[in-house]
Amino acid sequence: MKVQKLLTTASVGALMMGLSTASFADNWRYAHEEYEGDVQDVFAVAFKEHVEANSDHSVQIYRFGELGESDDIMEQTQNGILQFVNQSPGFTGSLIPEAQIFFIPYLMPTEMEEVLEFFDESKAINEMFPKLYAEQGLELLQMYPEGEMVVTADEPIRTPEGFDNKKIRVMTNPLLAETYNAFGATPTPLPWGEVYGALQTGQIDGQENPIFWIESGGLYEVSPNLIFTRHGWFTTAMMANQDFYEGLSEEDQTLVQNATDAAYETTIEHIKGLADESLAKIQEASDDVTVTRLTEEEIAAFKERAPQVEEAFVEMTGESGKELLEQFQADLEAVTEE
Ligand code: 6CS
Repeated sequence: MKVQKLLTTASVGALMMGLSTASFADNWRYAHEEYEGDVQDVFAVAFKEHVEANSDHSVQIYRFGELGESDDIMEQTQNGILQFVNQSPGFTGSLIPEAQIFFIPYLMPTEMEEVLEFFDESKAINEMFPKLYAEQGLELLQMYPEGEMVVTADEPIRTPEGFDNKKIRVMTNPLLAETYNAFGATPTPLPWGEVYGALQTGQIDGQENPIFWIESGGLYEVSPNLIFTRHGWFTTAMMANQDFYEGLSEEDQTLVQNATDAAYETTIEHIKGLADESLAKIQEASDDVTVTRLTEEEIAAFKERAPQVEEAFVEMTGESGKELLEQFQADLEAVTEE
């Protein structure tokens, strides 16, 4: 497992000192939630390369743990200490409850081509979400999928009954907890930095994440039974502090938009085939790993529990969430019916 360097007083101090001496416009700070070479890092590096190749600005990337947990880097972005942040809706739920829509199970298609088309075409993604992020002082630049969610557990599970008494770690948003309640498990919200240790010590019995992350974070070492439930995709969002963004010249705003487009394209190419490659690496590294792919009939038993999560989403988000869900569903229909 990679070393997880947590926030230290020293690192915050260094950051604040940097603030007083460096100009924001010249050296932009960009934090994300993952490790070197992971999907969010591929995005960040491509963004940095575009900015630096096309302007005099530089971009300093901070990876997981360098400035704290996911909630810390969001706070630092809202406060203007960071200019850019990548935070997944798994952690944005308390700030923007509507972002939890990605955790309604079996809402998203399972085929990557359809998922990608949805992100490109969706009015909910490209028009409605930017307004919700703007209410929190954030300029949403890009939402993108990282990979299909896969459950890992201490034993292969094929039914909701199999989840009985299983403590499954969820990212810290209430709707994801609802999903695992509906699946029959006991959801346990934890920040990322605590997941490996909690699996190792038996504090939790499982978790969910895309395969690349199960490989990269070494989760298969302590949670070796992989279960393909096909219930959703890990989605993430890259954004800027809105005051910072609005204060940029038109030329720099165009630079940021172009860098975002370039980073998105690079990242989408990167995730194609990534799950298969990561699974092969996991199987190469460990003989203990099992792979369970649920049949359509087994999936149906989980799917029939999805409506209660959808209801919980509408209860949590009110009229705004209801409108978003309706648009989201219409956008999905447009993609899957073609
Ligand atoms: O499970 C998590 O908390 C983490 N999963 C991924 C794929 N990225 C970052 C996030 O913190």
